[in-house]
Amino acid sequence: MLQVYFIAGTQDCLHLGSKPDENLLFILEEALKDGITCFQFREKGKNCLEDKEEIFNLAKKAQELCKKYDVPFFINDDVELALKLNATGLHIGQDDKEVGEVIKQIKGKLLLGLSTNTLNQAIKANDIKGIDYFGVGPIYETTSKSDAKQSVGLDLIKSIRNENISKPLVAIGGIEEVNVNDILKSGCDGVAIISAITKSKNIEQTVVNLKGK
Ligand code: TZP
Ligand code: MG
Repeated sequence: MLQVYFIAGTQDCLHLGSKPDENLLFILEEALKDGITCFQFREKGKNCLEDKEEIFNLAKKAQELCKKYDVPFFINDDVELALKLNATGLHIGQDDKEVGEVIKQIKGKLLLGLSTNTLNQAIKANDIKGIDYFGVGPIYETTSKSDAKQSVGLDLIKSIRNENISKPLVAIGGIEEVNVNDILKSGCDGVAIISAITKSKNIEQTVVNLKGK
């Protein structure tokens, strides 16, 4: 599921034109056709949608597309939205709601991913049964998240693996077709990307390349 984990919201697709919803759904369907293995709906940051109903309606359409291609559908941050849609899963960060609280709230109905940016965070969360995978990063600098933490390089993935942390890991942040092979060799199970796909001129080829050699 983590091999090519595409993340996007309308704010990431504005270069495609003036219809944010259509832009996102268009890119998502292309990426689904071309073989992404997971999708996370992340409506967040500058120029994202604000209206709850609009966000719900768009998330629902994105989920229907994911169902059509049999690809897991995750929601970023918003526990209520993920439960309401009966999504495959929810992804949260270190600065979101406390993870124990979230696990209680989702009652085993959703898979759960947690972002980690330090070895200690991963060690601390490794024993928490309700967490299904870790996002690790930002590996490199990213232009897709204005409040991104300091980039950690591949060393963090390697040190997490050296600690015998067994949860699946997906690397994130600044990942491109040209650096993906090094990243995959470092011990992660896959790559999570925004701009490598949203800005791609050939999504089909990009998805193939992101699967690595
Ligand atoms: N979390 C850490 S980096 C990042 C998120 C959501 C953005 C990744 O975007 P890109 O364009 O693949 O660098
Ligand atoms: Mg978050």
